Formats: sequence, C-alpha cells, structure tokens
Amino acid sequence: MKPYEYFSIRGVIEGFYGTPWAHAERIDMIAFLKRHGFNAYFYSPKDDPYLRERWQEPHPERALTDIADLIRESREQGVDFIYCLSPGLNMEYSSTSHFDRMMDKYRQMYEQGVRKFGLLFDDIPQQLLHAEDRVRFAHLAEAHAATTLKAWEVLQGWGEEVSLIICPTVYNGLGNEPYITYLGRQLPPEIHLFWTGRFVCSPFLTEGDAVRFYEYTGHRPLYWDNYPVNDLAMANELHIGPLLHRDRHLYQHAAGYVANAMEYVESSKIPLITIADYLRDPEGYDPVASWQKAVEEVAGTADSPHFLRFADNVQSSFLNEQESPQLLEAFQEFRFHFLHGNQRKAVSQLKSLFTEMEQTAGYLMTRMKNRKLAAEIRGWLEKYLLWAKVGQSAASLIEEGVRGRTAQAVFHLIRLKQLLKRTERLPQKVCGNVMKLFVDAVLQEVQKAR
Ligand code: LOG
Repeated sequence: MKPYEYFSIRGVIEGFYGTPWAHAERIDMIAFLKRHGFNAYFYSPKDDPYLRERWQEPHPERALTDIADLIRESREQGVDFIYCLSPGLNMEYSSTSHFDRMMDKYRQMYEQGVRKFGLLFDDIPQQLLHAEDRVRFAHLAEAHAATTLKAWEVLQGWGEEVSLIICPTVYNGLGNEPYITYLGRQLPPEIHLFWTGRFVCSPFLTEGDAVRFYEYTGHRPLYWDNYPVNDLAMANELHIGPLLHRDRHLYQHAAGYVANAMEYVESSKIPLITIADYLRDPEGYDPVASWQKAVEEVAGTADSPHFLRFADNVQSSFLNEQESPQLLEAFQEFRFHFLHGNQRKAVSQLKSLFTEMEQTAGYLMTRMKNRKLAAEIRGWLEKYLLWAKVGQSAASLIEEGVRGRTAQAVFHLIRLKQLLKRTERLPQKVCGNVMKLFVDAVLQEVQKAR
C-alpha cells in the first residue's frame, strides 16, 4: 500500500475537557495536520458551551466568524472540517423543536461549506432524562438511533454528499454491550461509530477487538484514541511520548483513526507526529525513531538533545508505565560502583548527573527557542528542576557521609528533606517513582548509619 492509504480517515479531534484552543492555534493546527498527512480536524472542544451545554443556542457572532475562517483554511489545506454537536446532556429526543434547533445549527455550517458532521453522545447519562422520551423510546439506544436516522435523512436531503459520524454513549468495551449492538444494527454502515477501544484510554488497540466490534455492531470502528489527551484525572501527566501498542494491522478493520489531543497545542504536536508516522505506515512504524524526529521538529534540532533528556522523565501515561529509564539505569550503575568499585568516582558521577539535570531544566525554561512549548511545560520543568536539586543534596549527603564529615552531612540531610517536601507538593508527574525510590534508599542508609 502507498503511504496514507492505510486509514481513510486520519484525524485529530479537539475533544478534550479544558480551555479550548485559541483561534490562531486552530489555524496553525490545520496547517500542521496537512503537513503531516492527516485529513480531518474534528471541532469539538468539550468546554465550548455552544457545542454542548448550550447546544441549542446559536454561536455568538465572533465565534461564527472564526469558524468560517477555520472552514476556509481547512478547505484550502485539503483537510476536512468536521463540525460536531453534543446535545445529549439535555436534549429531548422526542421533541421536534429540539431536533429542528439541532438541524439549524448543522444547516448554518452546511451553508458555510461543511459537509461532514459529528453527533456526539459521549459523557452523558445512560438513562433517558425526559418523561416524554421514556414514553416514546424503550431505551437510550433507541432514542439515539431514531435521532441519528432522522438527522441523516435531513442531511442527505440538502443536496450534496454529506457524512455523519456518531459518538455512542457506550464508546468503549467489547462492542457486545446492548446499547452499542442495538445502535450499530440500526444505523447503516456509512454512518461511522467512534470507538475508544476496550477502555476510555486503551493501553492496546488490537486487531481482534476491531474484528469483534464489527461482528457485534456491523460497523468498522472509527477509532477515537484518547492519546495524547491529558484532561481530568490525567491532568498531571504530560503526554509527550510516542504512540505505542496500536496493532500494525488495525487499518484492515478500522473505518479510520482519530487522535484526541491535549489542550497544550504545541506539546500535542510531538505525539501527533508519531501518530502521523503510524498512520502513514502502520506496519513499519518505529516509535523510538519517530519520537526523536518529532522532538527535533517541534523543539528544533539544536534544542532537541536537551528536550529529549527532560522528556525521558515525562513519559508516563496509560500507554507506558516505565518512567525515567535512563535515570533508573544511572542509579543502578551508581549503586553497583558505590558498593563494589570506586566510591569517590561513583559519587562524583552522580553529582554531575544531577548538575546536568539542573542545567537541562534551566536551559529549557529560559533558552529553548520554542517559547510556546516552554510555557506549556513550565510546571513539569519546575518539578524536574526541583528533583535535580533533591538529587544534588542527596549526592552531597552521600559524599560527606563517606568522608565522615558529620556536621556537613547533617546540613545536607536537612536540606534534602526540605527539598523533597517542596518537590512532592508539586502535582506534575515527573520521574515517576524513580527519584523518590532513590532518595528513600539514601535516607534508609542514613538511618542505618546513625
Ligand atoms: C471523553 C473525552 C475526554 C476523554 C479523556 C470520549 C469519547 N469522550 O471519558 O472528551 O477527553 O474521555 O478524558 C472522555 O473519550 N470520556
């Protein structure tokens, strides 16, 4: 297959909770998508009230102008702009006026040239909320099927070829849950269904699950991959690592693949470039090589060695539990040499490790060229810097301890404990457990030596 022929829909969804991207960021993102072989941008920030809570109200004038601009830019770039509405928090499915208001909003976009639409029912109550609906429909899936089919009929009557994508309320699992099998069976296969895999954030997306989803629902899943998004419970993780564990043959069974991005638009580009590489050539995708290239592109070639040193400690996500692999290796080496080799040399190497860590943090905070990236990751850099200082105190403590200089050792011990408290107060996930375990081991040795 030629590049880009594997997945026919290769998209990014602005589908996170949190501050929606600014207009200029979206324009920039659409050009970025084009450059990297994506072909769809899904407009669906959870916290734009006019798409969700207040879906019935028209967008304010200013927003309409911006949306028109996005539509124009997407057209010029050859990227599909998919306008998504999420009315499910309060929609009365049996109400004609609710339905008409929904269609009015789609129509307004149709007139601006939009031909692809999303109707998203994620993150809403699983029960029918309105008495009328409970009379009319046996369950939520029936209401969703009826609303979708009616919307589909209206959209198709508008003249030009249109498409409609649904996010079901049950959007993860096995595909054999009653809601999704019912909905899938009611809807024609050309209406795609979003699917996040077994879980909301799925550590693996497998061919077998995709095949079963098709068997149960009659639809090839349109993957909504919740990576790199880092909202809600994941807000302290910075998802800048590469895409991992997506089956190399997923494309044979998928309607497409859409990545949900982070509210940090610049940081998102790093994993998105690796996702673009996966989508271009899923069978040959090499996450490590792709990631290094992605960092070079976003941070710049000159800054990428610094950035990579830092990023090695900011990897943890549902895709990857192994944090700070290089630091961990350095600690293991230190331990070995300290116990069985030249102690002084081991301690001095440890000290330079933490000095370099401090320099890297300082460099990225103040001198990295991509200032937007630096601003987005500031909190994680601050924590990284504090860990460097913790490490320096620990190394000095060991050094003085070995020399038998008790007063100096006590000084570093006190400082170490203060710094550790300050560091642990910062919520950002940096270095996982690796620094903490190292410091705990040092403190334990101090206890024994007393
Ligand atoms: C939301 C999504 C959110 C994500 C990660 C879907 C289909 N919907 O649990 O907007 O960004 O999880 O928190 C979601 O995934 N629901």
